[in-house]
Amino acid sequence: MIDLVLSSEVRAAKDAGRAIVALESTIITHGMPYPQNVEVAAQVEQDIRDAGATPATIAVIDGKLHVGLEADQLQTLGQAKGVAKLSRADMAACIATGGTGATTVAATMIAAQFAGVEVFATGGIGGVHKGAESTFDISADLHELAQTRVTVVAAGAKAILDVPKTLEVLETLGVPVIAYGQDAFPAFWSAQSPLPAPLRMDDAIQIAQAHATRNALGLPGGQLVANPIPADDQIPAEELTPIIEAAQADADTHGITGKGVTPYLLQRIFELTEGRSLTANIALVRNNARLAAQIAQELIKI
Ligand code: PSU
Ligand code: MN
Repeated sequence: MIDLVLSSEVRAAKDAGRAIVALESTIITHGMPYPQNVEVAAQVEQDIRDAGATPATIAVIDGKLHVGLEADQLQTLGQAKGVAKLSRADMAACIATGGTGATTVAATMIAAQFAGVEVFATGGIGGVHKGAESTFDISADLHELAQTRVTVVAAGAKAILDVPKTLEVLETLGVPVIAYGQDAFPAFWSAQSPLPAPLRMDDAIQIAQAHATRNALGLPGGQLVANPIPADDQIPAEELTPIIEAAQADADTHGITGKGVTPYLLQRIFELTEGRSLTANIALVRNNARLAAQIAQELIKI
């Protein structure tokens, strides 16, 4: 009933029992402009190969669930206009109606678990938006982390979100939030933030063991690994704060709501930083891909 299509390299990795790392596609279609989106996606895949694992970029194309994209499919998706942004609520509908859509963190986790992939690398997760007390805008990514058994490596949560509230919701939902190699929860464009992370681990082995232990306990849900951006690639928080406020004000002025909010804010911040937000974004995604590849390989050994 579900047309699951594995790329040739994912198929080979599965057959050989090698480590696989899932990658999302919303970052390609809604998170970065063409042609950098395709270049970055290919680069991140290569980073995973160089680190000893196999990349599996996930998307729905013409009603088929793809786990791993061939190079030409990545090109087509990266240039396509009007691609749906799929989350838990609409991925099945897209598959059932033969549609095409890019997967968010939530939808990528669902697809990864379905295909037997346990580790996933991305840039930032969705979370609790500023003003959520009146808009109720809380990403489905948080609930997904509470119910789907995939370890997600991200660079923390963007300051477009209400980060303290995001951490509170993750705690309520019982999602382990693990800072990698430091005490503070990283703030996406900055390695440090004033907020302590609930958990800290200093190597991929511990993270893999914690993942396996949760499974052994029969706990549903995954883990959020918050991997700080490399120091050289940071953008100081004081520089970004006014830009984020301006982007948020523009979103409010234009009445942007629902699924449109995150892509709109990312695009505005890209424009207002004259592309610097993208440069940092690329560095941190690549850094997350390398850590995810290590975790996936440790998991295979367990
Ligand atoms: N945050 C980022 N970059 C992104 C996204 C979030 O820093 O590209 C994307 C991811 O695909 C994430 C989605 O799953 O946005 C969250 O969207 P929403 O807030 O509508 O749930
Ligand atoms: Mn939302």
